This record gives sequence, C-alpha cells and structure tokens, in this order.
Amino acid sequence: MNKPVEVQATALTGAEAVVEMLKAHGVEVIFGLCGDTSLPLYDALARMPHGIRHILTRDERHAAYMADGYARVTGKVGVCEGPSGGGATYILPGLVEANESSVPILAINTDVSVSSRGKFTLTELDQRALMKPLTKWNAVLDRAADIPRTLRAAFEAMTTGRPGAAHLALPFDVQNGPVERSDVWADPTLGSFPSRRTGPDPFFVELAAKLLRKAQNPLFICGGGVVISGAEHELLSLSERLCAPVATTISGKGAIDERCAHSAGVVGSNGGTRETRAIVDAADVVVFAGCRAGSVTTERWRHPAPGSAKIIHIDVDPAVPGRNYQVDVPLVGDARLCLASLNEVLDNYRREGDLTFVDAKKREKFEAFDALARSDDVPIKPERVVAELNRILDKDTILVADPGTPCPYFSAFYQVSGAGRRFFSNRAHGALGYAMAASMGAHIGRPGVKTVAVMGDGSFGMCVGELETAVRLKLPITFVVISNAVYGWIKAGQKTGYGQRYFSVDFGVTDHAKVAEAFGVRAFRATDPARLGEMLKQSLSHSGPTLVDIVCQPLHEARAPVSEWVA
Ligand SMILES: Cc1ncc(C[n+]2csc(CCOP(=O)(O)OP(=O)(O)O)c2C)c(N)n1
Repeated sequence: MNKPVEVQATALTGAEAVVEMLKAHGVEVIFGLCGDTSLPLYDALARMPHGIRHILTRDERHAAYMADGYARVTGKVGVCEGPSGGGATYILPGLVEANESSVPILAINTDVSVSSRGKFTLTELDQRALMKPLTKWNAVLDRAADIPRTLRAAFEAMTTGRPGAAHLALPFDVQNGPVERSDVWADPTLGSFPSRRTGPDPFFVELAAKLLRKAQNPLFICGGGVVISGAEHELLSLSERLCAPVATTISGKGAIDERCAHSAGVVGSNGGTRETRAIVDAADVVVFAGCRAGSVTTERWRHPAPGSAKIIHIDVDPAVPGRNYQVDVPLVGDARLCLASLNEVLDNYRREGDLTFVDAKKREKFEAFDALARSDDVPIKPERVVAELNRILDKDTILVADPGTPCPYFSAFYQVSGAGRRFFSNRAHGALGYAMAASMGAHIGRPGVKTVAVMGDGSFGMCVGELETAVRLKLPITFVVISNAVYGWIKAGQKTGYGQRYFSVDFGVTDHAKVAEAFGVRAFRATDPARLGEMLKQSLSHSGPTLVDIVCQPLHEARAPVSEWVA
C-alpha cells in the first residue's frame, strides 16, 4: 500500500482538501463505513479540526439512506462514503433512490490507486461506468489538484435545477497528492437545496392565470417538488384564492396541512382511495406542481383521464411538462417562484366556490377507515396502527414509512398536521428496508423532534443490522414493525390479479422484539389491540431506541386503501 507523501506547507493532501471542501460547503455530518482504500481520508478526518461528525454505519446502503433522510429534513446535501469495490456496489441503491427522488446526496467511494489501474488490483471496479446512469453527476478523480473544482461542480450539480445525487471516486494515491491551499474555496449556498432558483416565463404565467380564472373545479396535485422548494405558503394562498382542493403524491405529503379544508389527501394507486380518485375525476383544470405525473400518482395515467381536464404543469425540469399528459400550459421553474408568480398575477382574483364535495369525500374516506380502526380484531388491523399513531404522535414528529403495508396505509390515513417535511417514504424505487436508516439520518438532521420509522417484517429483514448503530448512538427513534410473516403487498397482488394463486410469498414468524432486545433496544410485542396505544406511548417516551413489533393482519386480508393494484 502507498505511504502518505510529504506535502509542502502551501499545500494540503488530497484527503485534507476533500475534508476542507466539504466543510466549505457547510457539511456537518458524514455517514459511512471504513475500508483499506479509505485510510488516508479517515486519517485526515481524525487529524484535522473540521467539526464534521462521522457516523459509522453497518453497511454502505444504509449510509446512503441515512444521508438521504438527513437531506430530506434539513434541506442540506447529505454526504455518505464507503471504500472501493463492494463499498461502491453497496452504496449504489441509496444513491439511485435519492437521485430519482430529487434528493441531493453526495457519495464518495475511495478507490484503488490511479497507478494500480488495470492490474487486476483487488476491489478494482469501473466506478465511473457503474454510477453514470444512476446519478445526476459523477466523476473519478485522476489527480489531487482537481479535487477543489470537482467538488464545486458536484455541489452545483446536486443543488441546482432538479436536485439529484452525485458520486465521486477518490483513488488512494489521489488522497495523498498535493492540493494548493489557495484553490480550496466554495460557494456555501450550494450546500443547501434548491440553490440558484429560476423563475417561470411571464408569458406562460399569464396563460396559466387565464385558464385558472375560467376554471370551474380547479385542483392541485402536488409532488415532492413543492416540499423541496418550500412552496407551502404560496400554495396555500393560491388554493385559497381559487378555492381549489390540494391533493398530493406520497412525496408531496407536507405540501399542505392535511387537516385543513383545502387538503384532499394523497391520490394514486399507493395511498389514494376511491374517494380521492373521485376528487381528481371532478376537476376541469389540474395543476400538477413539482410532480412528475407518474404511474402511481395517476393510476397509470387514468386519473385524471387524458382530455378530461386542462393541464397546467409546474416543474423545475423542462423535460417533465408534456411527458405524460398533453399540457395546456407548461410552467418551468422553481415551484415556489412559479406559485408566487401565479399569486401575483391573480392578485385581485378570488373564485367563488365551495369545498363541500371535497369535504364529503374526505368524510366518506375516513368513515370507512374509522370503523376498521376501532376494531378489536386479532391480529391487529393496519388501520388500528395508523389511528393509534395519528392520535398519539406530536404534530412535529417525522414519520418514515417503508413499502408494504406502511406506505399505502400511512399515505392514505396518517394525517400530517402543519406543512413541511414530516412524512416521507422512498417512492422512487420503493426498495424494502429504507425506513430504519432514513429515520436515523432524519433524527440526526432534526434531533429536536421525535422520529418514527414504520416497516414491514420483509423490510426489517433487510435492515436489522443498523439497530446496532441506533443503540451505539443512543438514538431515541421508535421503530414500528408490521409483523405478518408475509410479503403482504405482493400476496395482495396475487389475490386481486391472479386468482389467489399464492406462490412463494410467505415466510416464517420472527419475534422482532427479541431480536431488537439482543441488540440492546427496548422492545415491545403487541398482539392485543387494546394495549397497543399504551405500548406505543411507552416506547415513544423512552430516551433511547425502541421497537414495537405489532402482530398484524396481513395486507391481502385487509381492506386496501385502493381497490386495485397498479403495476
Ligand atoms: C428490495 C425490494 N425487493 C422486492 C420488493 C418488492 N416488494 C414490494 S412490497 C413487497 C412486500 C413487502 O413485504 P413486507 O415488508 O413484509 O410488508 P407487508 O407488505 O407484508 O406489509 C415486496 C417484496 C421491493 N419493494 N424491494
């Protein structure tokens, strides 16, 4: 292995320059896992006065999920790192999710030395080719002198336009090479997102306003872009002005306080219900905002039905409006600036209307839910779990939901009070096992509020190792496991779409509370619905990590939030 080289007083080592550049961009936390090729970087982190906290994780996938959860709740770039070879292939799932969810995370994988390339060196891997299709920006460094400008480019790419993930490969010998101190500088505003916002074309703002003035039943469908850009205030003003309901995607939860009259809740095939679908179908003008109008939100582009409503599409990415629906007005720009421009142009306008229909549909939806949520049936119904948490959780709580039962049920029925990021799920790829690590990153980003992660037992099996991290760091997070010994969402698909020909979806029962206890987590196992609330309260008030294992009715036996599974 190469020895660190002596560098002159006017120069830093490459590893030191990386640390300085992260600091200059306002990075406060790095999530990651050590390896041979990372030794110079770790040594720089150990030696230097930088104030950056390093969180040692138990695998790189979870380091990336932690960086993702951290970024979502702080609005700052999340940073994760890992070594070469397996460190790169393991970090990749978290990078893809963040990139597709427009969450800026920077992953740094150290790499074999430039001088060792092409010699069958252990862990050698083409990181450039591997990461290219999965990130917004990526690079492999060849010399230390390129470190400052490369990191500046990475932060700029991650936080401007549609935010996304970046990957940097940092070879061993590059970490030891010289970097001029005078070259180490940054624009710290690029450490947060969205940076360098761009506004819409006034011509299209006028056109959109004209359409909205004529609308009989305008409706907003908001995605994560509204929350990312912090456009909640502008959205509420506009929806009040137009007397228009605001529906959201799952990632858009938090765009509006879900307890307010204008909120229509989550729509689509993973969290929408028949009632929310009826609200979409009644619209004559739909404003998609910060939302890609993808397959889940629109139930495979059927709600709204093409041609049934005029479409105004707001998105920061010019490639989004018109991709899935014929758009009447494309508004390209930052969601907050676009909505603010519409408010300005519609300054003297107020639509007379009422929200009776929306209110009636919401009532219908919650009447059906409440009846099930009150049930004392065993195994415990998913609705009961959601209702108990709705009742108990403080309004500032951050709830992270995994796929399986948690995502559709909590999207549909868990009501976010107040606007802003308080709920999220990994909606881009929906990989099981995201919530535990993402909740840990979220807690580190926003330590003053309670954080709860809800996962299926399928997910638990994919992330359990990180319980050690939670215990080591004494993170006061409550992990809720929906335990049903089945890949329930898929079994439900086999029930509704394949004549109940169940195949290879059931697995064995695990006592997750006992597993958690073995890690040192305070744990509870809930089988009696009458005691569930008390157990959750106890776990939430504990000062360290807790886990509540809830023996639940499997999804294929429960009333699903939507009548149809849509692939
Ligand atoms: C990594 C990964 N593999 C497979 C899937 C496909 N998948 C979607 S939901 C699901 C079942 C989830 O099971 P579980 O976590 O036990 O929750 P449940 O549906 O039973 O509530 C599966 C396998 C996935 N989303 N992610």
